[in-house]
Amino acid sequence: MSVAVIMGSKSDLEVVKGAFDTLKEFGIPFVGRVLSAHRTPVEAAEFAANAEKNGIQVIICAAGMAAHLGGVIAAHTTLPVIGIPVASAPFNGMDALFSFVQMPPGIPVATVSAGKAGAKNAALYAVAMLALNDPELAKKLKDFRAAQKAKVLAADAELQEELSR
Ligand code: RP5
Repeated sequence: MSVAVIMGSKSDLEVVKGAFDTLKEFGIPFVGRVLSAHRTPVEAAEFAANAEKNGIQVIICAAGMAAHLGGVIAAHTTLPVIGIPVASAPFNGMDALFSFVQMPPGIPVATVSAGKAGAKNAALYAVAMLALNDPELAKKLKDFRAAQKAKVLAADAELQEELSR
């Protein structure tokens, strides 16, 4: 397993599954877990402490509300940790965003966009890290960017065509 994707609750899955999809698209082996910084603190800490020796290279954490998951995981490992803030009522994700992004100096959590965009970007960021030592994966990532660019250029060409009618 090279990537671990942890969510604070199964209720985060709808947001997180985009990360699974993207990791699958790139052929990255991953493990998905529900572990909570507050409800299963011992298990979360143990998972993080053992992650490196279990072959994990990057850990993605998604959580909502007082989202301490990324920070707690990062506190127990030197592996890179990426945080996805999940939106929930009544603060619509601002609470989770601040919890993830305002890590004290010394224990970084690389926070991506909130919600589904963040799940996709967290996986892409993990791919970019793994690609540093994997030329084949680096090529896949460049191909992904090229395909994405082609899609936008095609959409622009289509718009120009519609506007010229
Ligand atoms: C957080 O609290 C979870 O990550 C989730 O986003 C939020 C609510 O959890 P549930 O009450 O849905 O289990 O720890």
